[in-house]
Amino acid sequence: MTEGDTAKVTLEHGITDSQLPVSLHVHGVHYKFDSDGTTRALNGVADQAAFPGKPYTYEWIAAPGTAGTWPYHDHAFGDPKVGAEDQGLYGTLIVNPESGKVPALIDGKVTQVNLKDIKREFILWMHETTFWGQELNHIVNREIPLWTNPTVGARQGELVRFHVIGMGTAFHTFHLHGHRWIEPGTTHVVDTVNIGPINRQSFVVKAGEGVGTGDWHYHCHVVQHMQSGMMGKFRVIQ
Ligand SMILES: [Cu+2]
Repeated sequence: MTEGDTAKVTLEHGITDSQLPVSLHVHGVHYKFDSDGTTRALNGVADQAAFPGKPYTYEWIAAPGTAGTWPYHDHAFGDPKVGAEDQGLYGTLIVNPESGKVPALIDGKVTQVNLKDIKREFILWMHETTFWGQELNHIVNREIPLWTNPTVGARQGELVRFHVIGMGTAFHTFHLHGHRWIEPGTTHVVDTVNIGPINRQSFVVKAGEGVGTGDWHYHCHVVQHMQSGMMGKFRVIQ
């Protein structure tokens, strides 16, 4: 979405081996109470959820000021109060700023880049001791699932936007080798970011800037998580 947009999102119950409701609770954007995605057990009013054969429609309003990368997740399935994030029922909502520009550190300078000049975006969810990846490729206009601890790739000099989000209960420290970025809302140059549950950070890098091609590792810096395999590669080619 882009700031100023309103979206209607219809959720269909497609879980064949269960009659339990499933819902969408979104963070960051605005909505009326009936789009909260909670159950009567939690909100005391109504089940804002899809049942088998009975879809449910939510309205999300990307009001001015809601630009950002936000999680949405189930709040009903399995546990009517908590939902089933832990079973993978979550995803990503990106609200782009109305200006069409995002801050970036390019050639050592803090600047603004046009979103239309960014051809690849990588969403990396940090869940317990695993990264779950997805690529938004604007060259072929496709969303590409990358599954666990993926190798993500770009050509040297391309602008790449990362979205790192926490899910589950663990606290992480995301680190990417060879690249630095601007901490959102500041002019601080960083190469690590702490990510707790539902914390997120989006940033833009120029692939291989100052370091060239190669396999640049990204990983969680919590040693137990790293030892459990929580790492992947940012492969920069010519
Ligand atoms: Cu971690």
